[in-house]
Amino acid sequence: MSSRPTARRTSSRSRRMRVLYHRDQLRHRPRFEWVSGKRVEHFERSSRPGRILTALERCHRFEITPPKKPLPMAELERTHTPELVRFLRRACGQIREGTYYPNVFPKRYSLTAPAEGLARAGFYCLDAGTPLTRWSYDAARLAAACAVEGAQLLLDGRESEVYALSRPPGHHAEADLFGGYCYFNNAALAANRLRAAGRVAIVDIDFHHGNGTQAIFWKDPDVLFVSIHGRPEDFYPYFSGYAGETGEGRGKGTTLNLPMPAGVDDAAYRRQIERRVVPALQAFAPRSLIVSAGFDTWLGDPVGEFDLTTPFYAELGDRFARLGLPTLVVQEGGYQVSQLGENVRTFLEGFLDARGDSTPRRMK
Ligand code: SP5
Ligand code: ZN
Repeated sequence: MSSRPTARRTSSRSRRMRVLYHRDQLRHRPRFEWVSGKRVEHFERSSRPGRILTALERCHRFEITPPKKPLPMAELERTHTPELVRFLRRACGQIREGTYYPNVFPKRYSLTAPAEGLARAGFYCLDAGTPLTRWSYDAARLAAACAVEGAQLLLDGRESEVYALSRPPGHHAEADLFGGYCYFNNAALAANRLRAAGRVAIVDIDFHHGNGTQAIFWKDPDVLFVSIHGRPEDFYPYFSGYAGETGEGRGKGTTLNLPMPAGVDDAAYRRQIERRVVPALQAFAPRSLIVSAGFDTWLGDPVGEFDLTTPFYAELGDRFARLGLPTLVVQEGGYQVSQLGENVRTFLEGFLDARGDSTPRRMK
């Protein structure tokens, strides 16, 4: 008999995943937005994380902890301009109560702006549906901290998969713009941390095009950005996500957009994953993977218009897990609150089950 102790075998059903989340992310409460001239309750509700947590806690495979440290300013400013970061911090700090909606959006050729005050918001913002409250900056910075600490756990070789319950979401935020319910780009911040170890691939499965992530890595040959989304002729963000957008300069070819019409079902989505997404990821041969995971592709989502079913998310999680890469899953959209927890849990369990007993490659 071998004198070595038997390696502890974890059955695939008991493989666990680290989850990063801070309860103060709930303090950002955007309240209302406008749809076709009507005021509706804001889709990016603060009840979203609670639904996700409840679903994850029920199955005992997730270890949920808050990020250990606030995200350093310098880290935010590696991905975003100091002007945007400073604006959001100061603007939110001056709101005592209520919700501020930018409504004047100067064209970028405007050369003068008020030095102070909330009216400047339009200069840094993409749309009128992404309001500022007293707590938006703090919550967004915590959401970013979840993603960046998740990246660091992969880098340190302590985990081979992590889920960042980042809320508010991030993929619409550009270097110098907030919008689309997003303030800081959680996935991009994580990618900029992970790149220390080599090329990073980001696959964006939110219903909407991740214009922010695309713009941040547009000329970057070391970060691949692949996105499947509702065609921008019909859906937000309208001004990006077209198939012809493939990057520029040394980053030419490291952006891949796969716009799809409303009504896409599991079979059509699966075909795009197998024929386009997986081959692109494999050809790039990254050192790590980030999944910008939105669940507004679900058939009952009030914002997105794809028709994916809940069981299909297990298949998607399985497919990404089998790429065998250290992986950070970052929460993006998903607005049918009553089903959001199940959809997230199904995706993450599908991922964990595919990792099985084998020890996937850690970064160290
Ligand atoms: C992170 C994310 O998913 N952001 C999405 C931002 C979308 N904002 C525009 C929403 C327009 C809502 N239209 C509702 C159509 C009703 N079917
Ligand atoms: Zn979305």
